[in-house]
Amino acid sequence: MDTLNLDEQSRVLVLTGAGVSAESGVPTFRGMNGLWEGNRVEDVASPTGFQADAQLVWRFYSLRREAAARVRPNSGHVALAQLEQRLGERFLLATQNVDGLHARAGSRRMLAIHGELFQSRCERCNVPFADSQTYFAPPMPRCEKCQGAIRPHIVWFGETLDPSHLEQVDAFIEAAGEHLVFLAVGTSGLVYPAAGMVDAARDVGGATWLIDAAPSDDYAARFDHVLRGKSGEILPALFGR
Ligand code: BJW
Ligand code: ZN
Repeated sequence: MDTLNLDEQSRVLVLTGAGVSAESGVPTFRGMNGLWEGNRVEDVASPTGFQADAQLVWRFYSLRREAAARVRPNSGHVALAQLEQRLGERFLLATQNVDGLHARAGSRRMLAIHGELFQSRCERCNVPFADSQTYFAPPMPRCEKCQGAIRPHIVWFGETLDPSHLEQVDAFIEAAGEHLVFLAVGTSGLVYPAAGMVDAARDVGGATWLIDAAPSDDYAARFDHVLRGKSGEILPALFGR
């Protein structure tokens, strides 16, 4: 296995995807063939899907809230939290996962760039709040202040990511320059802008690593190092102790 050498100058940016939570028992997106109960994921994870059938969308996210509450972080999440302990502000985690498992493992220098499963917000007021409730039966939740529809605090297809998240990632990459070590872990590299981070890392002269159980050739071709396998096994070995 290629070894990851970190020195006092190294700055580590990690992008994680659904594969990191697979060993905890959370299904990946493309692992479900992009389908959920016969619906295309784009239709239950999009603003148009929510307009068309809020109850269906809330059923999808309610089931996922229940499933995420039952699982636990795995050794991959723990290895990342331990690396953060070692590196302090020379570490940043950008996760596409909404399941909250990184935070439960102890990660703090973390941006949940696709939102958070255990938060909701009013479509009109827009202020996110903690919410672990499930909504299976009508009436669907409404805002007490303005009667707007309450929706999951998730970045759906066609919606923009929080600009401050992208700015923090860009600033980290710029500040690190050639000392940057970028790791993408358990992500198919199909969804943008996250899938473009590797190119930004390469552009400043950073080293790029992909850790994935079944990387696609197209995405893998954009990395210097590709480690094929389970993140729960590879990450603890890669970071040592
Ligand atoms: C293991 C493992 C183990 C398994 N160990 N590994 C540029 C070009 C083309 C299109 C676009 C573009 N820029 C923007 C777009 C549009 C769109 C997009 O990217 N579309 C593509 C599909 C082409 N992007 C957007 O709409 C984004 N918004 C945006 O850019 O706004 C501006 C804009 C809009 C429109 C046009 C242009 C600009 C928003 C994207 C939001 C994504 N949201 C979702 C769903 C909501 C979250 C939720 O409900 O949970 O987020 S999509 C879904 O995919 C989810 C995930 O976070 C995301 C990424 O998936 P991930 O994590 O990579 O999972 P998988 O399943 O794909 O892969 C798992 C991997 O793990 C696999 O590789 C396995 O091998 C591996 N694995 N077990 C290690 N044990
Ligand atoms: Zn409101």
